[in-house]
Amino acid sequence: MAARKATGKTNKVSKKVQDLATNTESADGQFITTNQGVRYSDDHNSLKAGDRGPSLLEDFIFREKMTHFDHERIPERIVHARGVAAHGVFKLYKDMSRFTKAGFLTDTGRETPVFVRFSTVAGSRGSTDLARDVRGFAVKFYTEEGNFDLVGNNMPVFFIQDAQKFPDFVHAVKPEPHNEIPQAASAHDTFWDFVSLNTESTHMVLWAMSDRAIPRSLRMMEGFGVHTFRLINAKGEAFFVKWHWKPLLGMHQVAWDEATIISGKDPDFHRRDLFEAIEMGNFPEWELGLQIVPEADEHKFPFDLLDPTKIIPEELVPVQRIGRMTLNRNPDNFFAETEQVAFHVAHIVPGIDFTNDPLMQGRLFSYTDTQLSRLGGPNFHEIPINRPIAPVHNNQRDGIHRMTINQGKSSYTPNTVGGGCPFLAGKMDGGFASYTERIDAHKVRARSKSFFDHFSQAALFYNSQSEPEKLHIINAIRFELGKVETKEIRERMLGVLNQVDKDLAAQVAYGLGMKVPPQPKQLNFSVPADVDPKTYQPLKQKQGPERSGALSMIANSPTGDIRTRKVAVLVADGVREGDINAVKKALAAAGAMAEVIAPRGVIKTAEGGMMEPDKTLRTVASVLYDAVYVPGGANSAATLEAEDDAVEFLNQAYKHCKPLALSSEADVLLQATRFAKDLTGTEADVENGVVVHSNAGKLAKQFVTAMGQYRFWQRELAKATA
Ligand code: HDD
Repeated sequence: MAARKATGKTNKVSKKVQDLATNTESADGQFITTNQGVRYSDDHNSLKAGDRGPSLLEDFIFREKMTHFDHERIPERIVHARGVAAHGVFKLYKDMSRFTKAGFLTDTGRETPVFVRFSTVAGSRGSTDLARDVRGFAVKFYTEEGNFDLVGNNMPVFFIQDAQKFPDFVHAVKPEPHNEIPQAASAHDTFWDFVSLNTESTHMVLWAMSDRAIPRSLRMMEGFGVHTFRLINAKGEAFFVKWHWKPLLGMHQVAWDEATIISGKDPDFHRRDLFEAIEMGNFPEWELGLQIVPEADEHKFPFDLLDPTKIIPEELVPVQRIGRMTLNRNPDNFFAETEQVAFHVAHIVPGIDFTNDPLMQGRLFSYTDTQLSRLGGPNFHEIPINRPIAPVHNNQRDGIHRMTINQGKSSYTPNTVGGGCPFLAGKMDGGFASYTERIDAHKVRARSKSFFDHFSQAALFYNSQSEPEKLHIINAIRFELGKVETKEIRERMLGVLNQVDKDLAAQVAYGLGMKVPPQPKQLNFSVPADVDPKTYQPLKQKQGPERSGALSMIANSPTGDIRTRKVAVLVADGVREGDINAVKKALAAAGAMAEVIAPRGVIKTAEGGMMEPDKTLRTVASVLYDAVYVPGGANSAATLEAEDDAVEFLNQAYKHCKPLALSSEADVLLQATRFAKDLTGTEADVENGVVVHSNAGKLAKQFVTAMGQYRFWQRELAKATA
């Protein structure tokens, strides 16, 4: 694993730890053996009394193989079951020792190995990648001072403020208990019942209904630590910090209709995309950003820094980009690494500390607890992927699946029989000491009133979206609430939305054929028991920016950068090979790639040669590509025009607002599409992302420029109903 490579670079890490972390096996050139190392000669037939007789119990080879197989699944994660991961490195740009003493944030000469697991939250392990859902973004930094896990999401806030509610929230969003429907979807009664009764969820609900929940690629989404953490410097001074990951490819989304089709065409779309990008050397990269707030400024914001349903708008505290993470290696074995990796918010290193965020405090308990049942016992830290590169020495012993063979007679402290080892590490030796925060309080089950504003930042988020993004949110909520069978839940939710934005509520209500209820209608279980939820008016604070530029994906997508995008080149017999080469060349120069797709597995080009396409129309669809190109060759276009799948390919690409380029020779195909009637034959078509040209070189050039805009969402706005 990457962790091992790094150990070679540091003297602090013992050879013994490197050896422990190895545990790899390759069967290349080896004989097959049982788990006891016994070679055997037949792995196709069980031992029988005669070749047509019954199997014999003494067949230890069969029994060993079958017993192992019968136990080869472990419980999937309660949440974030569906995931994919990669190895990489983190490199610091800037010494942050003014704020923290954590080595990986102060030593610009280090390369810290990382293992990153992305996930969806609600679905089972086998569910689709393209569910509308939050994405987990969990990073394990194997630092020289121990493992630091940044267990975040691709959204900077959460549905609840206190961990006490986490099991309720998860039960509500998971498939309903009586029939286990629906899989990997929040579009059902129990989710909306819960969030409409807990208005603290409103901000996060809007994020989850936005395009953030349907990323184009895991490589093209932001990450957030969500909670406010602390940084502690060598002098013992503390600073509040929010963690951000900023993707260098920008943020991109798919259309919702597209997401639903991808779920059928390729449920592994995101995992395949990540795997292939890394195999091709297109290493995904993010910059680590920090928002740092001095302790003295804790109460200067119109929201509580401890409230995980709030962001710190970047206009109030800018994000400093301090380093870069590059994912450069796929795991060798999905189960051993991706499935067995155990993240934990409580895995911190000296220089980082917690705050009293009540959601974070609950998480500090939950993650170890869940590993005990998922990974079977207390020694999961010894599984290779979980081992720190820093040496581990303590008096913990035994337990199920213990790997370490501890030597010596002492397993306690203090001791003399072991020479007092392992020694306690004082501050000068890099020992962790908790931040000595002063606490003077009554023991209560309560929520701070500073957590009561449930709508200001929901409104901030909505107001900060571009028009197409607002439309996507409206349509997403119409879709989700449209699937809610209980009218009272839909109505209650409209009441909640009305507190965020009147137009949003009205538009959703129109789509549902309902009326926005008069206020106040909703119950609110986000307030303490001594407040009557029926009469409670949530606090809405007016301070802070009206809009925040960082919240819109579209506003934060770099235009002109088409690196790693995938183009479908539709061809049939008679295609001009020269045109294909022209577009391939132009795309390669811009860092994008093309796949040639034909109705069947071999075609004849206009130049007379034979060509094997990369894919056939039977196995792919336009939803799997970022843009579509149709080269010249009148026969090719005529053949494609007669293929329903080819015409549909273009129709879908247009519907999903993708750039399209067609040779003028492909006009017959263009005329067969549904969108031909929307075209004007003028410059307006190019502005709308549809490029037609007779010259292959010019067509390719204009196409690459159009792709720089990613999507032409204005096509949807033109058709939107309100
Ligand atoms: Fe959690 C997994 C992120 C709240 C309890 N969580 C899990 C993973 C991520 C997050 C990324 C998957 C890790 C992996 O890839 O293996 N969780 C979050 C974020 C939260 C959050 C960003 C809010 C800010 N989680 C949260 C709470 C609790 C949990 C409040 C419980 C009190 N989370 C868990 C868990 C999981 C988990 C049940 C399931 C599998 C695991 O831990 O290892 O313990």
